[in-house]
Amino acid sequence: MKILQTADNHLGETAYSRIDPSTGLNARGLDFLDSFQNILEVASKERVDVLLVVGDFFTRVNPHPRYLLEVMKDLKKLSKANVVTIFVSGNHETPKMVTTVNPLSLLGQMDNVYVVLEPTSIEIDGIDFVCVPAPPVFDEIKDLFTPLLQKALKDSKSERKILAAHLPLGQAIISSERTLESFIGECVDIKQIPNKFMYTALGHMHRFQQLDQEGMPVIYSGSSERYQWGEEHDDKFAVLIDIEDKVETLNVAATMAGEVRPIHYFSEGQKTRINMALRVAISRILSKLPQTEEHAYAIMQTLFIDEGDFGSLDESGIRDAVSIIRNLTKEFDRVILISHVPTIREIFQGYVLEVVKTRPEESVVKTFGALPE
Ligand SMILES: [Mn+2]
Repeated sequence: MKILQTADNHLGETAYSRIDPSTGLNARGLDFLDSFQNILEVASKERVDVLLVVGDFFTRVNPHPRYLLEVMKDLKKLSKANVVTIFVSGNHETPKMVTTVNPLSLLGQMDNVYVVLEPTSIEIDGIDFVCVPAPPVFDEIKDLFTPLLQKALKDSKSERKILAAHLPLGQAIISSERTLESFIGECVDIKQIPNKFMYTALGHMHRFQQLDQEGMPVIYSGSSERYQWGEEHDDKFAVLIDIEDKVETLNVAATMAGEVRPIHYFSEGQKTRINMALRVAISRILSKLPQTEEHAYAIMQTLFIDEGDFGSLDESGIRDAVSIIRNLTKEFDRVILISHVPTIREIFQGYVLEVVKTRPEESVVKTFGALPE
């Protein structure tokens, strides 16, 4: 999964009263829009799966509708290209009063766009995005962060998690938001973030920086446009993250009459069936691996099954196994079963090859009956 992380885009920000003659909008306001649109270009060029916006996308609760309109047009294109966009609310767009509408909620009406105004987790392709937006009382973030994170984690079931939060970290390099704005509270300590996430995406600090929390990367993308004079010499970035889609562990539970039981409670014949179920499941997963430009997994046309222990099955067990194998021919062009059991040979009459060892390191293949067309 490819993720493009950005934050603090501050759309709707205006300064210096210079008007762009063609649009009638504030010239600096258009700079902020341009910077965000540059990031969208990167998103489509890099074919990202998720655009993650970690707060202060809008600079105020009531941005000029022109910016909303432009952004909605852009997001529609992304949505059609199946890119998921996640907006986590920052302190600038989070209203202080319940009657005020967060401008992000308008964007949340679109397909493939998730807007997070309250702590929650969003699952995208098996990865949980655990999101902690800025609370209305942002100055108390140090004390509020841990309970808000707990709340967001309640909705998370996957082992694979990414944290996305809008907050000032005490360990971060000072940026304009901390020095020039009136953030009078205490900063969150990096130790308040557990290192159980694949990585942590943060917003609020305007300077790009990567910190380390017990081996877990903690990254501020920084703002997309220079927001105040303090950022005059800062370069601006968006962060491209590539998460490998490998599954590291596979938990398998064997059940009988709906109850999970330890494997040694099962008889030999039952173990054979469990074994078979596992092998069929794994072969199905392998045959369905995606073909991408970077990963050219072989197209699997032939499946070999070495039955190994079909001898412990009774005749009805063998017939069940055979019908499963026959079903696999829907997914594979050829299924070759290696067996020592005479019943199997009878069932597959006309489709049997016999391998006879003639000399050391030499065998001869004999066919019985007609081979399949
Ligand atoms: Mn902020």
